[in-house]
Amino acid sequence: MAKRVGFIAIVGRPNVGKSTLMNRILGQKISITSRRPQTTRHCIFGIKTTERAQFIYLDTPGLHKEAKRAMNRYMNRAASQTLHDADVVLFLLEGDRWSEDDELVAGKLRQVKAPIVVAINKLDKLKHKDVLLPRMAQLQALLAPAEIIPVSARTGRNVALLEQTLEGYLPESHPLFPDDQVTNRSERFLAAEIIREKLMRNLGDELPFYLTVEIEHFKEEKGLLRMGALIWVERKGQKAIVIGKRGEKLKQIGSQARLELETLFDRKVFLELWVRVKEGWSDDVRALRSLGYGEDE
Ligand SMILES: Nc1nc2c(ncn2[C@@H]2O[C@H](COP(=O)(O)OP(=O)(O)OP(=O)(O)O)[C@@H](O)[C@H]2O)c(=O)[nH]1
Ligand SMILES: [Mg+2]
Repeated sequence: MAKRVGFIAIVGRPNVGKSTLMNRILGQKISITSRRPQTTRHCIFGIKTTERAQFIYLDTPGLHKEAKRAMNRYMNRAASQTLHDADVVLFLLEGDRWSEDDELVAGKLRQVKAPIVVAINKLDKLKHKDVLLPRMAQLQALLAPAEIIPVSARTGRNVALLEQTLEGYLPESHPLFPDDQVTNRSERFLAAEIIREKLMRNLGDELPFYLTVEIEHFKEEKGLLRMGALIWVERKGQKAIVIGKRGEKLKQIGSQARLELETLFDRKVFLELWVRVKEGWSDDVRALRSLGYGEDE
């Protein structure tokens, strides 16, 4: 049966709440989130099928101007590519902040043919609501978007209205995915991301930008999932920080990850983590590719 079916690219600068919003819409956690910018590194589909529609959301890495390393360029490229395939682009920003990175996103959107819906996120923490009207006027002048809707991904405020609005911009077609599929990503990918999220949330400063997670083994064994993951860092000193005094840090990260993996896979998980050093991997195109940051993503 034909429904409204299409791709919705969620774009915006790092940390505006793209992944939180997608998870809120899906009603489950598919994409990792953290207080730090540049949490999402890959495009991830979040698929929601209702009676009338199939929404294929694309959560993207935050677009950013300061792209010094090959990793940053990979992230920007991955996000930019979605703009051309989307049926509608959802531009996310914060009401009380407009930065160079927002400007960069707006610049890219001026060249996009698909309709643009703007969502002004984090409405719940906006102290002075009077910033909203001027912000909306600015966006109207800049992009002439189809709609502008203030929302809160955290509380869910106006999110149903946003979904309803987006539905109106999807073309009629046959569904592209089975009703119960929620993402295009493998279990291994989701597992690596959950481990990376725990690393991001437990390690301070810049360190999270210089690490990545690679699943070494992943196998089902008598109702148990056995997983081993390599945590790649760039320097010996970073390895020591990830491991922590007497291995405490790594143990804490491992146990947080295991709990969440058990919920996600609904099985007991046996998780082993190793920290390895690969110098300069995040600025090395070949190393990036071998660690899953490939051109064809
Ligand atoms: N108060 C409030 N915080 C929010 C809201 N949405 C997201 N956040 C917080 O903002 C931070 C960033 O959220 P993410 O969803 O990781 O942001 P993102 O846009 O995906 O970031 P990148 O992946 O780095 O581009 C997290 O600490 C979220 O909890 C919201 O509606 N209200
Ligand atoms: Mg994100």
